[in-house]
Amino acid sequence: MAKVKITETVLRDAHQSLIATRMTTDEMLPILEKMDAVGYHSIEAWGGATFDSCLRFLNEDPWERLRKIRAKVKNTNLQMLFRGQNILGYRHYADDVVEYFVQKSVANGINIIRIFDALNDPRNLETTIRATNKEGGHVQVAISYTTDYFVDYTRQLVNMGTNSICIKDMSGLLKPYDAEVLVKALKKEFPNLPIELHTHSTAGLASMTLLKAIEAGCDIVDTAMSPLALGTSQPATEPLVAALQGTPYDTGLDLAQLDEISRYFTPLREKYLASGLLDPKVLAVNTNALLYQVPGGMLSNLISQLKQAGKSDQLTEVLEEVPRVRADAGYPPLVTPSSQIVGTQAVYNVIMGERYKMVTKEFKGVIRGEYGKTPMPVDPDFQKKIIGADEPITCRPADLIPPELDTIRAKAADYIEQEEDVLSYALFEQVATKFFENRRAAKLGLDTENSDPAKKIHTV
Ligand SMILES: [Mn+2]
Repeated sequence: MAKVKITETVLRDAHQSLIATRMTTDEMLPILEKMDAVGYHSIEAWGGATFDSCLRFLNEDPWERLRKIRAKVKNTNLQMLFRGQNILGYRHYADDVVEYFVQKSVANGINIIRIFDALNDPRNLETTIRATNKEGGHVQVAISYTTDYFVDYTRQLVNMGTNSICIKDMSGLLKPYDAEVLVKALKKEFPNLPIELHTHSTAGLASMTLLKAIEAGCDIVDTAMSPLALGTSQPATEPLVAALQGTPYDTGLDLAQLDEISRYFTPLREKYLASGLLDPKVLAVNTNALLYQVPGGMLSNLISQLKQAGKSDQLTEVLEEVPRVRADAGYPPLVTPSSQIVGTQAVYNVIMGERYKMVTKEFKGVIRGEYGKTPMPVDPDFQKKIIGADEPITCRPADLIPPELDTIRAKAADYIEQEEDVLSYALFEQVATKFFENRRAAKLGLDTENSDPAKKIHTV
């Protein structure tokens, strides 16, 4: 039997989930050569929130981070997380921006692009899949976990050119025996398609879930080095490697080598704890998530919205309303942003005493098709009731966006020092502008805090 492969997440999801994506490039670099020697299937190191965080909080160029990592990780696959047509941002971008982003990601060192869409609308993945194949990258589509339609959706993705599938359980709600059923069903239908499982330890289930998935034939699992594992992060790498040693699932990874890496990250963990960046609360098991089967972030939003409305006693009604609203909306997975949209609508339905008496703009947007196609069709009468005279959108949302790369390039012209700057600007215009200004000021030895660019005044 083939060995189980490991994707190491310590450089991306682990710190995104525990310390708001604040690990710096300098904190990563000293250990990369040792990580490269371990024999991981891949190291997830880029994408997700890292791009935004580099520019916004760390005053770092995310492209330079990728190049520096690639320079030291010479053999292991580097992996990134990519939000389909949203790239790494928060809106739909034109196809030319998506294509160029993929091209530059691969050119700067990415091997595997894990692509997902919050609504699981395959049309929102089309351009990224095509571009990744064109650039010679490995396409992995991640399916936002829901039990409803996994096998059918996977079949569509295989036809679209995916090289592997990731079951993406971003809230850690996937239970061990459910994972077993799911992986077995996928393996039966698609015996040659590699299956990867990505989950979080939030609800305390994840290590058990990985084990049952592995026994069911899961090929690759995501884990994080122990100093930045567990809680809202992934299960720890070392105990899983130990658990599988000498079994048909042996990862082949060496615990002594992993220990050296672990010893590098331990003082960083202590530093994050001491500064308050790592809050011990996120390391605890969240039993609410088990009880209510809604993502932790969604539950805390529901509780705070009810509290603000002075209706805290109606939490049970709201939690019962959530699956009904989700069904009305065409069964979107409960991930950002649909989790917030469905949750808020459920709160209104309960506290107003009448369902859909008050409808949020975002809920209307989902029902109108602004985010894409929902996994199941929305009932036409219900749609009419919610959007009224507005025209439903049935095409791929990005078809309504004309090419925008040239306009963006012209707008950013003043700041461009490398081609990739166009893409940073395309994704986060304001944040990137501020970063570019700081970068320029640093080169000239200027103090941006005491300058007035409009008047071209700089104190030195
Ligand atoms: Mn995750």
